[in-house]
Amino acid sequence: MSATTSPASVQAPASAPSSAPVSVLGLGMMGTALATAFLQAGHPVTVWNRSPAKTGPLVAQGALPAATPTDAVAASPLVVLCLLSNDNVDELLATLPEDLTGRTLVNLTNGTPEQARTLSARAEKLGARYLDGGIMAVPQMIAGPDAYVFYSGDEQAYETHRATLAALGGTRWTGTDPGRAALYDLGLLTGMYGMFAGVMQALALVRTENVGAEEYAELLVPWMTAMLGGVPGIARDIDSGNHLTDVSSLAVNQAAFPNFISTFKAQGVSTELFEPLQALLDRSIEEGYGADGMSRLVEMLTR
Ligand code: FVH
Repeated sequence: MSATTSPASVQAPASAPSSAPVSVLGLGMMGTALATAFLQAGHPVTVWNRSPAKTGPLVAQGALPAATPTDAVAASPLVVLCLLSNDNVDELLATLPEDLTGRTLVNLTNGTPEQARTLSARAEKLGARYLDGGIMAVPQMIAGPDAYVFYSGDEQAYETHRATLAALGGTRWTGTDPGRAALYDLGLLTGMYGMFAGVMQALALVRTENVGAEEYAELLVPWMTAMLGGVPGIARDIDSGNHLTDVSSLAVNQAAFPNFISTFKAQGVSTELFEPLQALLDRSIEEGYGADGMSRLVEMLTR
């Protein structure tokens, strides 16, 4: 199957020998989980970390320690990077030899689409192939059934190494623009942070009257799950441009919102997470969108 036929769809791993060597640079919580998964899938794994002590547990499982990033990159055609930030990746690339022909760099560090494009161009100049990735999992999920990684960049490199990368979880191709995986990654994380912001605010609110967080979570989770059921409808309205609603208008939401803000204030809960939402709802009314649904906010946010 061509990787371009179905952007971001799950792809079954092609069969490949698990003897393909992999180097993992960066052994924080995530990098350690990635290296462990490759080892458990049978790959020869070379590891490097800025603080060498972190290689210990992996070496005990059979990984080979590299003294320098250059040694780690020399050890395997497939090189996985998972550092704290892309500034760190940038610094690390500067220490590598100028000819990386035959290497594929897979950067799974969280970053921006623009950073991914810059790093891709830089890797290309060094003669390496570049894939950017967004990991949709916490370390404990790696190699499990719910973990997957978005990839973008050099499609041939992706096809060559997809079976090896499948040791980490599902592989989802997002396109040849190196920035696309970071865009998808940041999009999903945006949804997650928005969700957690609401959860934190709700638990802070009920806590002011001694309602236990665990007790209230039993109400919160099914409620939020039910509300998420409305997302496909909102998405349909965004794509069609038909924002009129018979569910819950912006006028109704805007009229109710001061109740939240004033209750937070009265109960001594910070309003800093929710005041921007009030401002956006107020603007939607000022601009004449009172009869529209939530989908209109997306259109407002992007102009
Ligand atoms: N942990 C998670 O749940 C998320 C899941 C989604 C993906 N993120 C991203 O993965 C990147 C690494 O995250 P992490 O959880 O492994 O982070 P740490 O445990 O803090 O490890 C950071 C590693 O980066 C190394 N490092 C930091 N600065 C430098 C530098 N200047 N040069 C070289 N390496 C550097 C650090 O080395 P050390 O402190 O052990 O010496 C760790 O190996 C990240 O982008 C997440 O957003 C994780």
